[in-house]
Amino acid sequence: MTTETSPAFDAIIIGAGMSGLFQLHRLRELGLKVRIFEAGTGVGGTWYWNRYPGARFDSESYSYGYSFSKELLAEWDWTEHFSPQPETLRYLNHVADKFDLRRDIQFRSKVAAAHWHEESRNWAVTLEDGSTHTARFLITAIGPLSAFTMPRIEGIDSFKGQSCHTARWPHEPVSFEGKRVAVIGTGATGVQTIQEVAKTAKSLTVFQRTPNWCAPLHNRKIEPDEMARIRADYPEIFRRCQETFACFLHTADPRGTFDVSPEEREAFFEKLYGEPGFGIWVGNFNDILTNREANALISDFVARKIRSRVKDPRVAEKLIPKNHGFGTRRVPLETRYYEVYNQPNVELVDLTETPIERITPTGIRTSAREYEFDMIIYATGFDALTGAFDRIDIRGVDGRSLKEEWAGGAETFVGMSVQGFPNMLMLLGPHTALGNIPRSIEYNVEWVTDLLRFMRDRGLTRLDARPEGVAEWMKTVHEASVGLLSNEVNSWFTGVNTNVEGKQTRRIARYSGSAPAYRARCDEVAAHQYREMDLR
Ligand code: NA7
Repeated sequence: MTTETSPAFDAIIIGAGMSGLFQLHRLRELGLKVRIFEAGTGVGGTWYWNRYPGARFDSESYSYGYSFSKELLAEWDWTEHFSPQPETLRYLNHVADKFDLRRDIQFRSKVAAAHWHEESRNWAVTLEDGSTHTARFLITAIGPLSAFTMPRIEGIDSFKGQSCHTARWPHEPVSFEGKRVAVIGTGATGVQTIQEVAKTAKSLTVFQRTPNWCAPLHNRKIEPDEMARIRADYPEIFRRCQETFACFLHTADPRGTFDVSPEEREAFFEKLYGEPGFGIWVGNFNDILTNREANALISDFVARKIRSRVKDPRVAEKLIPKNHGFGTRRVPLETRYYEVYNQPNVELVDLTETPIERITPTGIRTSAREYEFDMIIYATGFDALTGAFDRIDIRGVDGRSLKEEWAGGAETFVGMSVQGFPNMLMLLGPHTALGNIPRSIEYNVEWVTDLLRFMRDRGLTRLDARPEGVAEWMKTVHEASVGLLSNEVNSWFTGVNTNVEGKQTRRIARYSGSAPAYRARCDEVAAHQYREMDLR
């Protein structure tokens, strides 16, 4: 027996980043009453928080923006092929203004808990200030890489200088001039930060635990006439993104590494190394991420590039990954990153040789020596995919805790629904197609919108995943990862974060199949009128 009461909102969306903004727009078009709760003081999500120096796209700007509005495409000019964070944040503010989104967004409102109430078929969402708001549907738009993690190093709070995680960079400008700066972490974020800080810091000391295989970004300005050509080409750009494996403009070469002669292979690698963007990673021979010998060849090619760019051979060797192959972790794209290590003001500390013992009031102590710094930058990454969920007390039927249910790994239906958590829908939840993220966001939002329209039109008020649907989708997720060399490597791809309790071992943490296959499966669910879900 249910006693449905009217909630304050038809839907509450958590987060005003790229997915939350577009979802709000679409649900308003459906005539729903929607509220976004956003922890920050402005819109933008990832692009609001990650203001660190050098933050920018690794996707081509014009393949990253929203595609849903012709008017928006017609009026927005990107100024660089890989736009910097301030431009993207301006873009998202422009979107919020254009579609008048702010009136339904409550800022400075961090969600602490969301509890399902079966009797009323409502979610009760509690903010950190203690206020509670009800909604029929709960839509999480909290991002796969938003819960930042500080390293677990003794003495971290004792440092008297300036210190900051890259994902919580201050809003006011930070100068490095005359400063002794430390950067801990050499992932995609660390690489972007390091190449920028090195330009002006008195000294920069990079603390590297694991080197990554980086490749050149080859960014450049977009002149107005080029932007006009890009604009005319938008239909083709987005069509291409729909067809490629990971929604990038780049797509794997149909050939295998050993289908060509060694000379042809070298020439192809050379061509990709000279081209902008992720081509060398996702537009390479079709077997570099699955065939060990093929992977060794591209790894050797990039290692030779690193050796040719770094003058001191001992430093070059430290920058070359030894325990994982090219592309088995996220490939950071760089602009003169390796040349930074030729500068007299830059030093690389290899933490596998001399681990950090503690942070001191004046700097960092490794097993070898004490360093003094004015500033420590933590580029130490995120509790990826499920971390943002774990930080909210989400409870479904019978008070079941999502964090506890997912302790052994997330289980979802097409990455958007969790059995036992009725009327909760996830945008970019675990097991959705990632890659060029806004393309997946737009797909997820349209799918969720269609589902809510379907329910509204039929007077349905409760949805849930079915156990057999979840089991089938998890089988698909597991099968999609078979044979990937990345399965053998610790990274956020495999759910490992040494700074998070319970996330020390590798698991199938994400959907690694193709985006077209993902969409085909979700389209099928919709075409079957969601019979694979439990709708009442
Ligand atoms: P990543 O890719 O997770 O990188 C985090 C870096 O921080 C990585 O080099 C880590 O070394 C290092 N790290 C983390 N904890 C420590 C400790 N305790 N000591 C020393 N070094 C540490 O995060 P990013 O922010 O760079 O990128 C995340 C994604 O955001 C990226 O894929 C983009 O798509 C956007 P490790 O490799 O674990 O040895």
